[in-house]
Amino acid sequence: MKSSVKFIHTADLHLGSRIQLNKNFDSDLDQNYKNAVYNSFNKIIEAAIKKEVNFLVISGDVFDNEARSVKATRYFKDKCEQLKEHGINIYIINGNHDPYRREGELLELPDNVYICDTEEVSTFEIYEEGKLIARVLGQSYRGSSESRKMCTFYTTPDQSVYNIGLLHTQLDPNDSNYVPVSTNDLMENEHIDYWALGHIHENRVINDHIPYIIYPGIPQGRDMGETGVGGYYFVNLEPENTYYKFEKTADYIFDRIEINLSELNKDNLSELIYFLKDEIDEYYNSLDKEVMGYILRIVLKGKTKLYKLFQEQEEESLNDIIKKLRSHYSGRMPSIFVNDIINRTSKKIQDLDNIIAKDPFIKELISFMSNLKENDEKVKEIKNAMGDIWNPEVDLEKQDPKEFQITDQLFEELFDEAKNEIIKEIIERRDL
Ligand SMILES: [Mn+2]
Repeated sequence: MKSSVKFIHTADLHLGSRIQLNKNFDSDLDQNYKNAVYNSFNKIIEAAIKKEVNFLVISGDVFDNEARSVKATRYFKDKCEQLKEHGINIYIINGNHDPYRREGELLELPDNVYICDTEEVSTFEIYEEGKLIARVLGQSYRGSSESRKMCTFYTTPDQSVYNIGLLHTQLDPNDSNYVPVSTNDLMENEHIDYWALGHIHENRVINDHIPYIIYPGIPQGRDMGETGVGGYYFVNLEPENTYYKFEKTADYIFDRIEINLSELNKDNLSELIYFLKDEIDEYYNSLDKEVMGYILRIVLKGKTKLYKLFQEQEEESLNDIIKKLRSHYSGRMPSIFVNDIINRTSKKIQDLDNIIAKDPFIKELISFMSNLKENDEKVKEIKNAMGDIWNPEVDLEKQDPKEFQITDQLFEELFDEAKNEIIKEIIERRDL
């Protein structure tokens, strides 16, 4: 019978980077934002000690930057030394953000840190009281992209113990930048019991039985592209009682809330701000109070009488609302910070239901557009026709803030906005 093995699986620490907000960091309070990425790693270290794990694995991107940051390296070294005092080893692969450095790391790391090789698969044997209890396998990135299909060479001498494979990958067989492998490739490798993946910054369980395939995600999200709760996986592999548990580490959570203005019948900013406060209060009451704070993107939707104001003075209006909301919600625990507001409202057309009922053309148009949205081929055509500024590749590493990623959600929003514009134009021009 295999020995049980208990470990923590984390990835994508991105030490040296920090939370990005739509404002300057100034007050003392902002120190918390600056430290959040480090804090999340500290929580992992504390958990490893408290849970008395056999070891810790980090599946790439310990550091945010190939050049490394001195502060980040010092922090990492100190934390590794803390684990050493408790007899806990750390096994690491280098990812695309922190590829292998020929010169070595900036600071000499303690001898409980094992970094996998770039040229072949490294295999580390884990012993507990003189007995082999597991193996950790991994291979590091040579540079900021990696086209080798590494998982093929993850082979072990036997299956007498649990074998854990570390891999930093996009898990896309057609992606040549971040290890082109498919879920099936991993499933078919009979040597590995647990695939400890890294690279995708969102926690995902791809396969929930042997071979387990799991992404822990980033321990602390840093911008609106990294919404959701950050954390790590605590894993216990045991013949009769295997379990894995996602544990939260993020001090701050980026979130996006949609607020529909259709119900708001007033057309002034004061009323809008009252309305938003009510909606945000309701959201706030539902939050996990153990988190230090929430950073929000508010998306305004629906048909509104404020449409004209937004058309004429969108930036000024939104800035005014943001300022009011920020001061209203300051000083709370957990904190709430309105990072930005996106306006996706459309014009309120009086009596639209009535117009649709009476007008077979508009009725037909609405049904045509709804069908169009459901047709994958047509959606693809529309996306192509949208032009180059829309980067169809959702490659997290190459995101340019001046380009737009067409996520399904954004496509849906733009599509609805276009539909509303067309209907509005037709109605106005016919003077219905
Ligand atoms: Mn990463």
